[in-house]
Amino acid sequence: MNKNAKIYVAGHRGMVGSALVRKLQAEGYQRLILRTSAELDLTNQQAVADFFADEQPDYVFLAAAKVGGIQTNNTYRADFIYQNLMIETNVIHSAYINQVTKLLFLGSSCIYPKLAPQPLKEEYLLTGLLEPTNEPYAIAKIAGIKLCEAYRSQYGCHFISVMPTNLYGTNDHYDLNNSHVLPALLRKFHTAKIDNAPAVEIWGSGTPKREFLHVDDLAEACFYLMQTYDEAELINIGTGEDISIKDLALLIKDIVGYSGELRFDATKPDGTPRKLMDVSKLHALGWQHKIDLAEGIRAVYDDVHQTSLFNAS
Ligand code: GFB
Repeated sequence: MNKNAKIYVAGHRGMVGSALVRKLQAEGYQRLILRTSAELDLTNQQAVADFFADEQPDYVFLAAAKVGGIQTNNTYRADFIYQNLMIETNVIHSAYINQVTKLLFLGSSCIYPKLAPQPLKEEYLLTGLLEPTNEPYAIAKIAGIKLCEAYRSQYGCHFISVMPTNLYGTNDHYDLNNSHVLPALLRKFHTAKIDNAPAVEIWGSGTPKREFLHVDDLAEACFYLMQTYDEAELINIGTGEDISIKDLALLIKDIVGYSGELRFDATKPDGTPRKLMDVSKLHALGWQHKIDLAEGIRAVYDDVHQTSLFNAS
């Protein structure tokens, strides 16, 4: 990517988009095109078409999406499938019409079958049934992968798809109903410590395993792949290591310095038992993550625990 390239980061206020902007700015890119959702509604086909026609970006990072944790995915099922399909279709089609040099689409590890063999290889896509709690979101993300593949196959577009594992880091969401497990537990343990509460509630059984990647590592990987990878097949981005929810809770408990108990709430869903990425393809391409999980969580906790994020309802 030439330093003068015009780069559109869709979703620049989100956790992933903002990490991409920090990375691109640190690398010296100054012609970033950024729009808030109030300025550009990506679900509006005409608005997106007009925006691309006016701006003519050279590169697109498609990080705009409706996202959230297990409960919000399961509750707002229509919003998750509708908004994500609309955003992907509008942006990818406009990127084709306006001859964007290259587009990188961000998916999710939940596109793989619920009971696929572990670790998850890229070729396991569409080989089995999906996890029901996030099926609408996963279907939309699979459609995004297939859009990139189809525009590459029919029109020769250089559109690539990357599948990040569960992410955490700067600009995460801490709303307890809608957030992912890692930020939710940071907030719950911190609040329990301040309130001297006897126990912290952990959703589900604690046995599911998840893999966590710091969003700054993800931004590094996306930047690397935008310049080095140009194939139809999706590519996993993760650490290749996972941890049970119970062990994650114990790690966060230790980092926060809370001394009470863990209480598991079996009325809440577990979701997929395990979704560990096979990252051998990414490693073979020459990229590995750098931020260790405990170190990453400590940095996030230091950044946020005295901010209003932990007071938001
Ligand atoms: O992070 P999380 O919401 O997403 O939940 P998923 C991971 C696991 O942590 C589940 C448990 O087994 C939860 O039951 N958990 C324990 C908690 N305590 C909590 C808590 O306080 N809050 C939350 N949120 N979970 C989402 C998908 O799945 O992950 C999306 O729904 C997307 O589609 C995203 O792929 C990365 O990993 O289960």
